[in-house]
Formats: sequence, structure tokens, C-alpha cells
Amino acid sequence: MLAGALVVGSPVVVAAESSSSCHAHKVATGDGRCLPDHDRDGLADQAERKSHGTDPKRADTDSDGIEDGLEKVLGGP
Ligand SMILES: [Ca+2]
Ligand SMILES: [Ca+2]
Repeated sequence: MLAGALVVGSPVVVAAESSSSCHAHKVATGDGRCLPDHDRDGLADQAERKSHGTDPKRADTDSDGIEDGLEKVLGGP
């Protein structure tokens, strides 16, 4: 697999506000489901807790000015 390639089934979704069919505070997964995303950083709450180690109630867990969802896309911590 190429470095940086998206993993199929990953809950990480690049913010695409106009194309999301989910309600506010939810994020679309690759398989068409909508999962809760309370801080609206583009990462589902469940994924933040279990996979990313970020705070599902804070869009910018480490307070560096970059939202968690974007940091994951960029390959940050
Ligand atoms: Ca989130
Ligand atoms: Ca951050």
C-alpha cells in the first residue's frame, strides 16, 4: 500500500460539508453510515476514543489550532 493511502473502512473522513448526507454533529463513514461527531472535527466520537486517542468533545484536543480531523488527514499526532 502506498504511504498515506486511505484505508478502506476507515472512519476518517475528509471534511466535505456539501456532500455529507448526515445531520449536524454526525460524520459519514465510507460505507454510508452516519456516526456521532459531537465536536464536529470530522472524526466520529467512537473513533476518537478507540483509534485516535483524541477527545471526542474537543475539536482540537491538543490546542495547536488544527482540528483533530484535519490533523489525522495531515498525518499529525
Ligand atoms: Ca469528533
Ligand atoms: Ca490539534
